[in-house]
Amino acid sequence: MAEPYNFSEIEAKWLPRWESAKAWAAPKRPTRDKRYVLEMYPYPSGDMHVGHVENYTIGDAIGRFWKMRGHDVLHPFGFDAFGLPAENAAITHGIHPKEWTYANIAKFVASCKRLAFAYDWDRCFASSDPEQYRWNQWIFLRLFERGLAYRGSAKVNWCPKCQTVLANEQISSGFCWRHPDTVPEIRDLEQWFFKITDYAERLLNDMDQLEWSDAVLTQQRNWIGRSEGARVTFRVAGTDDDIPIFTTRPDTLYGVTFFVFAAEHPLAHRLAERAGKGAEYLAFVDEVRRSTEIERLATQRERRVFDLQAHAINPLNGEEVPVFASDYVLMEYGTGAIMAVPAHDQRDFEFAQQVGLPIRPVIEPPGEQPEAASYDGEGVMVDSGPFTGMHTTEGRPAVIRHLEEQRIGKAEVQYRMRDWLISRQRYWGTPFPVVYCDQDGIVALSDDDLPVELPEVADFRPTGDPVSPLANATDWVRTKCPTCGGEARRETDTMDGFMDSSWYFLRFIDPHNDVAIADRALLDAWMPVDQYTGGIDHAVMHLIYARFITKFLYDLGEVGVTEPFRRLMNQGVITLAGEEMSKSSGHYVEPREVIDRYGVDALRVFILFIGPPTDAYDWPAEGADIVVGAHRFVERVWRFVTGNLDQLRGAEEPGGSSDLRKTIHRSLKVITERYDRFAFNTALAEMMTLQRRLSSAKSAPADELREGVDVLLHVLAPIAPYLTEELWERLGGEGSIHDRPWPQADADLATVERATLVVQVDSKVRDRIEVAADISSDDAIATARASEKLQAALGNVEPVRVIARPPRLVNFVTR
Ligand code: ANZ
Ligand code: ZN
Repeated sequence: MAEPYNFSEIEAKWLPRWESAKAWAAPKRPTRDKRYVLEMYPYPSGDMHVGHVENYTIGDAIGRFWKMRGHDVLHPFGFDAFGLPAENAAITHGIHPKEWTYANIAKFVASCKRLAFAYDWDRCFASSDPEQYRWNQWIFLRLFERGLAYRGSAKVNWCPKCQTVLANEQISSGFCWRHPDTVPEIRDLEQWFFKITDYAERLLNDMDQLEWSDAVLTQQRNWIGRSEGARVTFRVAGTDDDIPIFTTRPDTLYGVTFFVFAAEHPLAHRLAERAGKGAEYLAFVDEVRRSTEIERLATQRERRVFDLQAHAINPLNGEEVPVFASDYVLMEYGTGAIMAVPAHDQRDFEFAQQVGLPIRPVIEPPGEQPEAASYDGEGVMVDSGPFTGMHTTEGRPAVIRHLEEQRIGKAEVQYRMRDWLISRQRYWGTPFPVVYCDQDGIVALSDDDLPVELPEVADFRPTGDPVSPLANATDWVRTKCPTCGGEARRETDTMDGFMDSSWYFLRFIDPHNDVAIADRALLDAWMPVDQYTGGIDHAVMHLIYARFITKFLYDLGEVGVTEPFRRLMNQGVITLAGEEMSKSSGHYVEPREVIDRYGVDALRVFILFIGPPTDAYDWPAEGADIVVGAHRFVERVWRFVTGNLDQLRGAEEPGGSSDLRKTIHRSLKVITERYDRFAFNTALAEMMTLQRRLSSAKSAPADELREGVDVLLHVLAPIAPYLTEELWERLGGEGSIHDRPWPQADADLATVERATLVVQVDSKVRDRIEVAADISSDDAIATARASEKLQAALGNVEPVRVIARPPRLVNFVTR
């Protein structure tokens, strides 16, 4: 008699056993072929929603599968506990960020455990633990010693709602990433930067080692934004002022008809003053500064123009062209000034039309050219002095050689990427290990002073000024200068939370080490991360910073790899009734709701069954009930095993090559291949087929049924850990099923015999298709329907009847 499936009892039984056995602990050092599996660690800004469950279930199934496949698996978990989201939420809820954060972490851990995520809990940490953020400070000191951490004045983006400076990456389409209705203000501030631009070339070149999606690699490439071209020096007529420009098209130098400065360029201001228009100019700059970078670079809009009443001399032909300032030239890119070639650059073209300036083509396009546009492709150079008649692809290097010979320019590579702005005017972050001394200026603390602990302050809310709330902790701020022993002040800004996530994956390897981020030998044994899973929204910020810090630590000799994440998977986003799930708006499905009703295993099966892990999924409005189908599958497995328990327990190793055994081994082979590709949805579909076959083969010998059940339980174990563990125990299996090796398909049994399927319409043969000899009726019909010859024969006629005799015949009857 099958027993009722009481999943809550089973969960309550195994959870504490696994916990006390530390069932998921990784060895300190791998002895077998290692696999490091990691999901991007979460902000503990509330309890888990099903989006998290998806991310972690994918990683969990991968880790468990690899373990059964004979690998030593490291699968750790932790919390990205510092940073804006946690602090903003804490402020809304009126409790201290620390209290709030750690309470959430406790809830989150409990949920993970209940969901049976096989993490090595001894390695769990939060980035806000002083023994963790100490290593942020340590890395900072190393960067500082090498001139790679520096203080610079910068125009920064200040979000009045976050009340802090944002990194360029934290602005999306001109708005704050956390406040999509707020345009950040531009302020001039002294800030800490990391010189990530020094690593631009390596960040670009090493991308060919990565098995990442093209979408992410393209975003990274665009973010780094490498451009090859030349630096060319123009002179302002009648002055000694030499102004370099950066151009990607030195082959268009003969087509320059005007010259444009970024509004903020200091020389532009001087020229305006020279023309007696200094005050007017300042008003112009003010107006420009209020627009965003996106607006400034857009085509098809009116540009703000200021005529500087000066001329610039083209060094190649000595021609004088008028000089303007405009908003479409950015101060932060290139040199903040451009030579304008309206015939071959669309923004210059629109500017020339707006202001009424000449347009002089110097490249002949190979085909017809539309009237109202510039031509920015390659072609034959015309009206270009000695370069006339050359193709641009050879003309470009020829012009550069000439510029270099004449010492009026040189080849140059520009990057769009800027240095990483690391300071934040917030409380809940890592303090900087530096002090300011009137005598000695910026003084770095020594490694012995670490960690510089975040002081407890009563009022941690932002001050509204670009000053961190840490400034209120006056006793903490006042300190001694390590150099002269005199009075000094601590830095009151804290570090960007992206610092924490740029090396945390190293720390999991040796999380309690107090002399290094991690022991070098252990790092060598476990790195790189073999499979990293997380949202596509981290395509640039986190993934660029982590690559940068890894390279820096490699240069220090701290790690032996230059790239941290070998393979990356971006899981699909789960929405709810068409909208993004969000905890703050209450629009989300809580896993607890689902698992209380249907059990953990049903939820895990469901999550992996809905589609390939990289596909988006819209959770329907009916909420938890959608899981009922997955629940039924799990329950059928339960009933089949408990209902035939006596028979199955007494079974022995089967022999022979019955149809059932062939089916079992073929299924196993197919399922294994699908697991290898992380195609959990189709692997599950095959498991469902196997389950049905077993259920309908009741009269088969017990030995064969037992073989099928064993296969089914093993391949289902990474996805439904409670069910399989309980049934394995009831079957009298040895030890935990999760410690067992993955079953091996018998090669002979798994070979699929082939047959020729004849496809007919009204008994006339239309096609012949090779199929598996054991093809099902449904599959045979589906295969036949996919035949182009059949479709041509059928036309628009719908058959009235289909006769299937798999594997030999499918006949579509139309009359
Ligand atoms: C003349 C020219 C002629 C250009 C032509 C292009 C086509 P990427 O590819 O993104 O690196 N540029 C340079 N500095 C700029 C700045 N600070 N603000 C706005 N635009 C700037 O772009 C390089 C090109 O963008 C440069 O090459 C320059 O225009 C413009 F037929 O110079 B070009
Ligand atoms: Zn001093």
